[in-house]
Amino acid sequence: MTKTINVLSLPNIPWQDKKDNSEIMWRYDRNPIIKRNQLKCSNSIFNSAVVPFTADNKSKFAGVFRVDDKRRSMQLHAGFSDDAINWTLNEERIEWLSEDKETAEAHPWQYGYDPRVVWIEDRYWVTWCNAYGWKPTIGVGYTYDFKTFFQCENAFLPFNRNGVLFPRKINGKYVMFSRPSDSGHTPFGDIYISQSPDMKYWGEHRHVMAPGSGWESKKIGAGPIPIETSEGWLCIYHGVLESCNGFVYSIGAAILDIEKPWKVKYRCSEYLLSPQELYECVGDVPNVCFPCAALCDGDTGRIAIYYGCADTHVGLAFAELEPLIQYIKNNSV
Ligand code: BMA
Repeated sequence: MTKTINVLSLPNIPWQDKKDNSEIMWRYDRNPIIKRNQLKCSNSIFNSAVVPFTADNKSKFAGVFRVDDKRRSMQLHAGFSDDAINWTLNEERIEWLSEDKETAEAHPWQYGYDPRVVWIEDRYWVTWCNAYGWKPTIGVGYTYDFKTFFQCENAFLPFNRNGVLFPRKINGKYVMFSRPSDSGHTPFGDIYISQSPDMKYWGEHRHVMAPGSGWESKKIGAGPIPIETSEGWLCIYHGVLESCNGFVYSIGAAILDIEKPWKVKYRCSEYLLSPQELYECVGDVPNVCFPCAALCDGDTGRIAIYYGCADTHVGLAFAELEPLIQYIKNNSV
C-alpha cells in the first residue's frame, strides 16, 4: 500500500467520486471552476496554483492565478477560497516588492505567467515564467500571507519555463524542475532538475526526462509540486503532441527516486487526461489541459488537480493515490 510522506491531512479538499470505474483521473462535473471573465479586467484565467492556507484560524485555501488582461498582458493575481472550488481573486495584480534595490532594478515587472506555489519551511514560495528583458525565464518570490509578495532573483537565464519546486530540501538542497526553451512557442523541451543551497544560486543540473511517444512526443514540462510517497516522488506533468492542427497538451505522470529525483522509476506511457471536453478544446488556445497545482489529503490519498483549460479557464480533476500509482507502474514505459 502506497503511503504519502510529509503530506498534510487535508480533509476539506474538493472531492467528487468517479462515475466510471475505469477512470484514473476524472473531471469535476461543474468544470470550469473559474471562468475567463471572473474579473473585470480579465480576458482569461487559467494555468494557476493553489495551496492550503490558514485564515481566521480556519483551514482554507489561497493561490496565485494567471490572469491575462484585456490588453492581453499576462499577469499574476492572488486569490482566496474557503472550499478550493469557489474563488475570490483580487482585481489588482500582485505588486512584487524586492528585498533590495539591486534586485528591484534588475527586475522591472514586464509579465508573468504559469505560477506554481509551495510551502517550504517557513513561507510560500512562488515560481513563475517571468519576463527578463521581455524574454521568459523562471521568476522566484515568496509570501507569508498572500498580501505582500517579495521577488528574488530569477533562478535561470532566459529562455526557460515550467519552474516547479520540490516541497522540501533533498540532501540539504532546494530542488527545482525547469524546462529550457526558446523565445517562441517552443517546438522542443525536456525536463531538468537544478539544485540550490539558498534559493538564489542554482546548479548541479540533471536531466530528468525527454519527450516520449505519441501524446508527449513534442515536449514535456513539470506541472504541480511533486507529491512525496513511499514509491517515490509522484510528478504530474504536461506532454505535448503536434498534430496537423497544432499543439495538443495532455496530462501524464511519472514516479521519481526520492533521494535522486532525476532518476525516473516509472513513467506512464498513456496520458491520464487529454483535451476532450468543449471547455478544453475551445478557447484562446484550443486543445490544452495544463496542470499547475494539486491538493493531496495525506490521510485518504485523495488528489485534486487544477489545470488550465484551453488557455481560457481553470478546471478541476481528481485521482486517488493508490490506483494512480499502480496505474503508472503497470503502464510504465
Ligand atoms: C505554453 C505556455 C502555457 C500555455 C501553453 C499552451 O507555452 O504559454 O501558458 O498554456 O503554451 O498555449
